[in-house]
Amino acid sequence: MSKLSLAVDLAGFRLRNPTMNAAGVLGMSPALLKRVYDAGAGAVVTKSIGPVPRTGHPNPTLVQVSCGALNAMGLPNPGVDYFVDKIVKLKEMGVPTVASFFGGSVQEFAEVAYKLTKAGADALELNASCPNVAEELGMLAADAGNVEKVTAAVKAETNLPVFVKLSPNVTNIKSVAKAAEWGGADAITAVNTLLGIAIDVNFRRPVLTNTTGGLSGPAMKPVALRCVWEVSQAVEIPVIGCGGVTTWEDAVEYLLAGASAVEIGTAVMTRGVGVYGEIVEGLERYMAENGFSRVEEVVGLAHEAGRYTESSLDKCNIRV
Ligand code: RRO
Repeated sequence: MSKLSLAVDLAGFRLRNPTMNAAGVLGMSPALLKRVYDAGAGAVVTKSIGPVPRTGHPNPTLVQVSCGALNAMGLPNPGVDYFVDKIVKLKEMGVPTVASFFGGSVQEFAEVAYKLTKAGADALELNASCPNVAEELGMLAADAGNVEKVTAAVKAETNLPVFVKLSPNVTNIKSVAKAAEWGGADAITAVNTLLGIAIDVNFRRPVLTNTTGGLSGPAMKPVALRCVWEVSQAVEIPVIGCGGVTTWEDAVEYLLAGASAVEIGTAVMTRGVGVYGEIVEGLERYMAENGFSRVEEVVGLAHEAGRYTESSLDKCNIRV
């Protein structure tokens, strides 16, 4: 058997293993993102960067809920011109860097992508799915036509791999994923956060100033996993799974559902940056114990399992 390797190739972007942080977690400080890489992640993803500085929503912007967190940061970021230096810094430190970004129009998306490419990012993650902004910025999420248009405009400005991050808050994620692929996306990140609300019983009002927020963490994992399952059936390009990955078993579930890599976010809040190394180690052990030598061999395997038959139910000791 050939030597076990965790390396994956996402449209030409080669990672030493299939883990990254989810955009937004730990923000955009090069020092913090370097810690994620040093802790074992295959690459890092920045907080979404826009064309101009934005302060985001006033506090409270984050609340812990059962098995997860609800955030409505509102796209706070210092603007792409300020951020160029941070990308340079990350690259000087030898950190493979995916720059997450957004715009308020097709033109703005394209301009930001151009600047991030010039700055030296290794790949781009086009955020087509922020749940916490008004119409003009949130317009993309559900509209397949817009996703295709903006992806094509971005691809015209960059030679980097472009991952398009989709929203779970749609009725048909497959059609939005297909649209991104038609627009030239090199991979799909599935998915951003799930829209929700938390209410304070004493103040009798929503906890977040924005009222609604994006749910992340284990609470949303089954939904995100279903999205990965559906998207991987709909497109030919790689899928990056994102949503509630906390343990190595979660990461393996995502691979089996069709993801070629996973992003880990909220787990950092509960388990610290050590979570990256723990997940990578667990994944390596799983592969060794099950005779896999490459991550690709695991990707999508659950689709091939077929439905339960009476004899497979017997083997699993399941009674119906
Ligand atoms: O900043 C945010 O409020 C935010 C973003 Br850009 C995003 O993509 N997803 C999310 O849950 N929050």
